[in-house]
Amino acid sequence: QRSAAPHVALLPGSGMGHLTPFLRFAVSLTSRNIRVTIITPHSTVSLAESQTLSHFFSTFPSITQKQLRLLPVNEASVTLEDPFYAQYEAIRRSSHLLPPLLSLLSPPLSALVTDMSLASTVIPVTQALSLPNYILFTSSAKMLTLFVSFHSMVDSQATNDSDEIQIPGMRPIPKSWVPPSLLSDTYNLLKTQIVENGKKMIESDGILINTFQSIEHESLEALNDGKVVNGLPRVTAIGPFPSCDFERSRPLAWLDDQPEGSVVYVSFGSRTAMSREQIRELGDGLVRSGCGFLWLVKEKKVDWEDAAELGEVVGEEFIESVKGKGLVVKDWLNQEEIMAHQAVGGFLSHCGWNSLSEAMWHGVPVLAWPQHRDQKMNAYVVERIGLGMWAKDWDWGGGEMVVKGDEIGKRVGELMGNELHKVQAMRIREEARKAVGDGGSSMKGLIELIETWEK
Ligand code: BUP
Repeated sequence: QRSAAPHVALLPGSGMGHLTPFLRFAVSLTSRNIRVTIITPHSTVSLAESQTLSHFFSTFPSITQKQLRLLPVNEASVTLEDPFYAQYEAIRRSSHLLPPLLSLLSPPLSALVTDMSLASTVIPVTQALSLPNYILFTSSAKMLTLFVSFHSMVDSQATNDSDEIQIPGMRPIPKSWVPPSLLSDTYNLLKTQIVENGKKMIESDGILINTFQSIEHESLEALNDGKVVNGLPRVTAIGPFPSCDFERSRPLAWLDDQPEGSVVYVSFGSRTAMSREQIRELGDGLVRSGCGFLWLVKEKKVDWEDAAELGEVVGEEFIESVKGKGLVVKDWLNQEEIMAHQAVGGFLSHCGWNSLSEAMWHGVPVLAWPQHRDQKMNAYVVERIGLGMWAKDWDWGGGEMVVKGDEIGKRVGELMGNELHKVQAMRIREEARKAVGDGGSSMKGLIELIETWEK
């Protein structure tokens, strides 16, 4: 017997880029009178995740936390490949712990919402419990078209000699936009996970996505018309998720002293390891651009491994020489606060989808330099909607090519001087706010979803 207010459980994926949208979604559900339980895999991969979770649950005591204590994965072949993908493997191996955990939740659940990277692990569990399962896709709809169709091309298009990939119902895309590990002849964690999860998603009860109609209607229509995958459940755009109060904050007095729109913010997200050689060229480029900059430097994929002193990474002389003009940091910043700051006029970004959503929300133009995974698909969206420009001739992160400082400086200068992008970014900001406001397309999608759970 269900009580009046639906009770929904959320199971996020690993890494801040997957956790953040789940937490923002949880807050928006709670504000609409939905009871929310978040199942948090334990331990988390990064410190950022564990600190954010403890801050979140102390800020929102009405949201329940249930820990899923993961069985360890000991094989080096798995853990060394990528700790964030290895976490999905650990959750898969611990999935027998889910049925008792879910069945004991009270009041009984109306639905379980799961990260896309857990579809093949969780859907069999929810089917056995006759519990509706929804997938929250934390990237762009453009990426979703690849994610759900890749399994059908893995043994043909992905391995043939053509330079293009034909996603059904979409214009062909260059193969170079697809992460190299998906095109590899052998299976790796990312390739296995995308194939298995993309295939299984057809059996979910619905796919929710952190995007909005006016920027991605083409992909959303193709997905919902059955052109990409016949029989795919409904894809409902409910984004962009606005930020919430729980996010950890460190006020940046330095920004307050900078002229309006003069600073370029530089960050490659929470899980990009950049070589020291590339870091030094980037520093050189930022100086050459002649713009003020706020640069978040990361050298390692997982934050607790990133132990080297800032001066050692970028050079003590560099820090001294840019004083007043640029600020270089290594610790976690509240990115939302930075995007919202009047001094920030551009964003050199790896194109993690949350970072782009935040840029859209605040109307900040983007220079796209995708590094890994879904980021070229997301960079396509940046360029297509006129949010900014994409440095297409720069390699994926970690590739052989090191992008030189003069090239970086030139492109950053172009970004910061481009008036058209500024105007368009402000238009997108308005569209984003309209989408989640009363009567907006994403708000309608959310209300319909909640009504389904209330039945
Ligand atoms: Br780093 C960093 N502060 O210092 P993405 C990140 N963030 O608030 P990613 C901070 O983490 P995936 C910091 O605002 C965004 O919400 C940022 O997610 C926040 O990229 C989130 O942009 C990062 O999606 O994850 O971390 O590469 O590739 O999984 O999307």
